[in-house]
Amino acid sequence: MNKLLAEEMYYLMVLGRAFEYAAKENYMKGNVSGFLHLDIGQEGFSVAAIKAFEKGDIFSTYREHIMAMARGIEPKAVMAELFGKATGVSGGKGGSMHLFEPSRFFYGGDAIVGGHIPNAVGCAYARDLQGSEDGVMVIFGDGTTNGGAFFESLNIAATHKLPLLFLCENNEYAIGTNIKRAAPFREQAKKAEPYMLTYEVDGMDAEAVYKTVREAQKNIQEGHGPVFIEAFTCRYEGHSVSDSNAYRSTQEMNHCKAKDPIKRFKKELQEKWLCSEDEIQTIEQKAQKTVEEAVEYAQNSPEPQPNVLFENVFYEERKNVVS
Ligand SMILES: Cc1ncc(C[n+]2csc(CCOP(=O)(O)OP(=O)(O)O)c2C)c(N)n1
Ligand SMILES: [Mg+2]
Repeated sequence: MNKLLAEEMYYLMVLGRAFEYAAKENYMKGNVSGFLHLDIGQEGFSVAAIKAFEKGDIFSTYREHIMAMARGIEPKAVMAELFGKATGVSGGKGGSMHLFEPSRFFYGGDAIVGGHIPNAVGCAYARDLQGSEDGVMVIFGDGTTNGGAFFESLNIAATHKLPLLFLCENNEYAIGTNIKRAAPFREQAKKAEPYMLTYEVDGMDAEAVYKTVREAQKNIQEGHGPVFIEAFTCRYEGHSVSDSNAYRSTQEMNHCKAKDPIKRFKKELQEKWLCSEDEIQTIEQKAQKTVEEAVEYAQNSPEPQPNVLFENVFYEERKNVVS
């Protein structure tokens, strides 16, 4: 990491948080509909993971607004997608959970918990056959590791030594269910240990996440097969904006917020990279302005035209069907 990258990461984290609050506000106003899963509290993890995985394909969960922006997708195209507008990154047809941009090698967002993991396995298999060295990264939550698709994917990836990084964001909750009620242990990396090299990292420490993902990608690029990283994080909001978060005590939330990734990284900027208060303020103001412009852009963008309804969907036209 260098000062320039550290500043960029701080910008993306601050941008991410402001973006998420703006998305929530616009959800409440009725400008955004459908599901909306916020990543507040996990910005350090999301930004660091994406920036560290420099090249290669990325498949992520539905909590992916910040990841998409860290991959270089314009904030206004992400906000317009949330608003369901034609100028959105998925043409307004994907919404919050399906931010898809092949030119950035970023394939969602997936509403099906664990549904994207086999897709990432397939992509890693294809990349391996093509002789590509960049690797594939798939990001998912702790709850996702209780599903069958996850275990099958570990097995295939390890058997074929695929260039695949499994990145688990463990916030200890699957909607309102605490991990203690859904898994026999807190560390989900234990599930991957028999298959591949595993790491555990503090997901509230962006620099640590960055270093771990870089090291893992290097390992993959050297042809050693898949790697599993588990990052322990805290989400501050409910599972989605329709979840009041009532199942978590004030004490638990305070404990969570004491580890705030943005405050922590800001301190690093000041102490390690010697950024001045002025430099930091400029970054923060730029992020705020970008979010305001993104909302304005989304608001003023047109709705998708009805004729795009059957574009980008799989369907087969059946003729002469007797029913
Ligand atoms: C196959 C499937 N089962 C159930 C759901 C409902 N569901 C949506 S999110 C979620 C919890 C996932 O938790 P986790 O993997 O820990 O991710 P987090 O939201 O904490 O980031 C569930 C069960 C779904 N979308 N898809
Ligand atoms: Mg979770």
